[in-house]
Amino acid sequence: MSLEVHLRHAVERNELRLYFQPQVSLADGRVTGVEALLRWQSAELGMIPPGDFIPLAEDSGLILDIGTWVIEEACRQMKAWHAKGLPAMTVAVNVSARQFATGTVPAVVSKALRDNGVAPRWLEVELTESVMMHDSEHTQMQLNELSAMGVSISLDDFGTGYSSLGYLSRFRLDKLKIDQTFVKNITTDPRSAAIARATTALAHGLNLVVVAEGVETEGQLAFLRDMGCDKIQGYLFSRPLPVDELSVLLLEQR
Ligand code: G
Ligand code: G
Ligand code: NA
Ligand code: MN
Repeated sequence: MSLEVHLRHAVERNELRLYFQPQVSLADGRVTGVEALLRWQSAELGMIPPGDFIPLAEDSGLILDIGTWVIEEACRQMKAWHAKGLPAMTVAVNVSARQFATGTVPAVVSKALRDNGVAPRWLEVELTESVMMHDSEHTQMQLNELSAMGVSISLDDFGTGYSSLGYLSRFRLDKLKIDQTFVKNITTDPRSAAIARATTALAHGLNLVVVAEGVETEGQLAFLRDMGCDKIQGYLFSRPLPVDELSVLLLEQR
């Protein structure tokens, strides 16, 4: 059986999981949110890395059902955390260009929030520059709709794709994520440092919250703090965690 056939059954067999990677505010060191990242634990094939199955899901169109599941599952999780008395925090979900192409993202989001009694401000939609490039007006309308609902919008992997500053003025964004390729070299490569610094200034000028991704060392952290970055995400603080481990971490900081 091909990987695609297996993947087709992954949703119905309940083999997909969301892991959650904390985002930490540099102002007070607290976890203010998490990014949901898909994992596939296949009964037959074992753990398949997202780098292997997400491109396949994109190409086959399976990402539509999977993407809907991700949004619903994130909202179910928020409801469960709330019931446990855990502090509220934002959950960011990755939404792909193909999902936006359907035009149904606001409806899917709105239903998932409503079904689980979650206030829109706790959900964040994360998209890449390629999403904005692809059928730009259609996407823009959906982002405006999400924004009007109270959902926040985060621009992922900034500077790695087809960056156009025009997107930053046309699209309603709340957050910008500095890509890990810049963070990786920030203490050793003056160019990466300059790009990260300029990106932060640009984002702050537009009233966007700045998150640095892939922070792995204390040196990177010190540099980012000095630069005025608002939040960090990366192995230095935590890997993406299964839900039980994340709950333990959140209970500790309560
Ligand atoms: O999770 P890392 O944990 O290995 O993820 C690898 C890649 O998969 C990243 O580019 C990430 O953006 C993407 N990814 C992870 N979860 C999702 C998801 O729920 N939807 C989409 N579209 N991409 C995801
Ligand atoms: O494409 P996106 O930015 O959504 O994906 C984030 C990816 O980065 C995921 O695969 C996640 O597991 C990975 N990641 C998160 N923190 C770190 C880190 O500190 N170092 C590295 N190398 N990867 C990370
Ligand atoms: Na992301
Ligand atoms: Mn990213």
